[in-house]
Amino acid sequence: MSMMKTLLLSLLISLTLISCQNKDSKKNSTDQPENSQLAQDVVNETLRSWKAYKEYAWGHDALAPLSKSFTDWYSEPLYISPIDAYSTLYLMGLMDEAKEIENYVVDSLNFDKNIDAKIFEVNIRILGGLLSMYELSGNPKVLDKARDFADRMMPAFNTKTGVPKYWVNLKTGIARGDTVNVAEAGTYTFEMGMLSYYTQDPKYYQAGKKATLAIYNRRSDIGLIGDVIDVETGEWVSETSHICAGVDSYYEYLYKSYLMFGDSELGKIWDESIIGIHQYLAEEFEGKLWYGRVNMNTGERTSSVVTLYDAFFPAILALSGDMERAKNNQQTWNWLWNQYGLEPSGYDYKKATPKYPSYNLNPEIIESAYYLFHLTGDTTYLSMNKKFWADIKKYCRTEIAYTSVANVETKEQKDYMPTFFFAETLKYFYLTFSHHQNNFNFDDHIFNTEAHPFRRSGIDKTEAKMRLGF
Ligand code: DMJ
Repeated sequence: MSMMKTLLLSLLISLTLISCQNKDSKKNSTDQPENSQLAQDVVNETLRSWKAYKEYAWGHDALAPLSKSFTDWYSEPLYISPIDAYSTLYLMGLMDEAKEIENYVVDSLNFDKNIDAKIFEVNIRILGGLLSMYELSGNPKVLDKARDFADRMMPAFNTKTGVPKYWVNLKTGIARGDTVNVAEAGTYTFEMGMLSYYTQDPKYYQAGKKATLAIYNRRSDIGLIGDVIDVETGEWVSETSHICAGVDSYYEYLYKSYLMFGDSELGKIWDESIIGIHQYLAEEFEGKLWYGRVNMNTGERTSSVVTLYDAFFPAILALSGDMERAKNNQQTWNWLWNQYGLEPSGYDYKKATPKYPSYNLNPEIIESAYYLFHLTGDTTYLSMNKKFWADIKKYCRTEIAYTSVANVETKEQKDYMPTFFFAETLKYFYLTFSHHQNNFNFDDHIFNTEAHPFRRSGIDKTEAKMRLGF
């Protein structure tokens, strides 16, 4: 056979294999009726929780499900639950509920409020939620709201390093708070990039990227970063290096923004950073793969305390093609979950004891199981999410909705349903169980860190270069 024919034949075989694999990952479940039932169960429970929010907390930030009341983050509400809930309700086909939120946002929501908002949190939830609402609804008035909100955030970036301050006043633009962690410093390129793309104004992406580069440029000689920084002096306030809560989404956005917009500078930073993570942070302990804490300058281990937020890592590893580590690390989180039937917020893997015993309906382990189920087609990950859903129903379900748990050992409940339960946790469960039947194309989407979906095919990479200014 000629060289050309051999090449063509192997190409054909690879394409056939890839296409079979993709079909498999859509249809791979032998229990489709059971999965459809579970998907419907998630929809029903979402609707039940949403109705509870409407009845007891409408207009406010979050539902307090035990006292049947509400909680606001600040002295005035910012309507965070509905903005976070929109994309989940939309994907579930709950269009009347989604439309009601869209109408409220356009007709009644006003961000001219004299409150100091935490820039990191409102970026991923409010700006991310509004941008995704614009993408799904196509309503230009929603984009106006998103831009208005981002313009109110922008003064925070006006610092010596370009890393934003912790709070910004939405009315006056006065920003305060010089000490921020790395996630609060460098989780902006994705939302700001989307906004620059839609508005053709590069200033948003430029601000987000400058903050990210300010972190990267302060890496140590061994290529690690600390976890807390002074936004004016640029000095590290804490030199502990890790991927846990307080750092996590900095890494997530290096890779996701590179994938979405094609900014190769971010791609290179991800490639370089991941080497240091595997070299210094990864630790095999009693047959499990953990990512612990070290000193950024020496690489010496400082702690074996991890957080449940770190379970985002298998998802991003899998997305970047590192399946072996992704599967390995997900097994670790699955093991931890099954020690308690829920995950503790903080856990010391060498002392084998919870450091922070609460579980606040967080999504990360479910997100990673969903990614791995889609990307490998292996039903092990579907089974994981079935178990997580059963446990959450068992321990977190209340008369009207779902609530956080104060202690994973006693299962004592708290009176708070976080907004990301709507945005992320319920969405990842639904997408997993409806995988064989829904029209959602995972491969064409990237989720922001709050699980708001954005279409990859909506971005033209050449245009992105111009509109984002890289
Ligand atoms: C979410 O608000 C986001 O995913 C954030 O990046 C960190 N984790 C919380 C939920 O656990």
